Amino acid sequence: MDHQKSGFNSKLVHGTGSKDPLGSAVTPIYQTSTFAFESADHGAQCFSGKSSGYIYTRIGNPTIEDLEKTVALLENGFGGIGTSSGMGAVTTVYMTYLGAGSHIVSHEAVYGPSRVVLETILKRFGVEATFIDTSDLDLLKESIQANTKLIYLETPANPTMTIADISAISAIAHEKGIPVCVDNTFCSPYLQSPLDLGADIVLHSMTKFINGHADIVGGIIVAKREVDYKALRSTMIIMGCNMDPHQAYLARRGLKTLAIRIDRAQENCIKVASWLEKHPKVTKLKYPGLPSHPQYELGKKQMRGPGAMISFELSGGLEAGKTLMNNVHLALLAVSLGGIETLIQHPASMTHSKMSKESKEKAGITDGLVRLSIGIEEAEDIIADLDHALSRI
Ligand code: LCS
Repeated sequence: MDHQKSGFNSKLVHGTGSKDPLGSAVTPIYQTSTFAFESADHGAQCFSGKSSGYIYTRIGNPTIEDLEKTVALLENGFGGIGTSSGMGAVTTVYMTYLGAGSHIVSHEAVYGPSRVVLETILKRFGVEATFIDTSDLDLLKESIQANTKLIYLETPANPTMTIADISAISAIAHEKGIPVCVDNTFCSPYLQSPLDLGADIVLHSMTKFINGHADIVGGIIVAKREVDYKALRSTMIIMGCNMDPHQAYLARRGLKTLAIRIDRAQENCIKVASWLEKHPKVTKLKYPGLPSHPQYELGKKQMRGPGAMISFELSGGLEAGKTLMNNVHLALLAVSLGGIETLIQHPASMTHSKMSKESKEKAGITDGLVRLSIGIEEAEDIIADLDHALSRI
């Protein structure tokens, strides 16, 4: 059977269809740091690339490879590169395409550390970054410089839920020969296919929807072309951002139920967002599944569903937000997202706290903004929990 052609859920369950030599139904955990060669010549051939044998787990490992190949299949890419965390994936991409004297254009509201690493560590190494509202395509064109080496998008963006037009931006970037990377964490491969829309590289924090069970931290990069795949893998290996086999095993297990988890969480999210939007204490709710989202039509065009993340503001600002967060009982007051449990958090003081006050203001990460990651519990229970907590304001 050609697994390239099977449906999404079949790909989730069976991956590339590779069989374990001992018949194990799941890919076992090869918990080993190193692999013995058959001979000195075989070892040399593995290093020179003439033989495809495993060498050392930082370089490659069968458990990690099964996950990498499956996610690459789901993203329609050439190959996947597992990383220690989502930030391991982000920094591997930056370190591959950027260097002293180069420039990156990024969205102004991306996951806090994805921005802060450019403004601090990479700045020290001579990398220049421009953060813009990527929904303004004229501004994007104006922001591209002769030394721009990468356009970095996160869509929908964390936490503002702003949507970037992947096809339009890729077309602009490619006219200038600039690669485009999309952080697809909020959608997962189930809801959005950035490589099919024109991007060159896609990455995920697998800590979120791909694993889905709040029990590992991990990341992955998928490149559309072999040349990018090889460059990215080489950076990951040298920088040591590799996954651990046990972490890869759990991510592969979580991935099997990605579609049924997201279907369920999204169904809940539509109910919660519709209810919240009508609540008298809620202002400025942003959810791609509701026509009130400023880029509702774009979302419908490039995403196969609106997902399970909501951001909103309360009329009472920060104090009201704190009261809400301190009074939920079902939802966990915790960062992270994309798991089976509903989570609530405050981006300005938590996930995006390292961003400067000015950057946060410009990006729309106000003190009153609250972010919800909707889980797979009963929608009625999530609503009742929020209703009770909102009544305390
Ligand atoms: N990209 C996005 C869009 C993210 O939301 C995160 C983490 C990362 C990359 C980094 O992934 P990690 O290294 O944590 O696996 N986002 C988090 C959040 O919103 N709350 O806690 C972590």
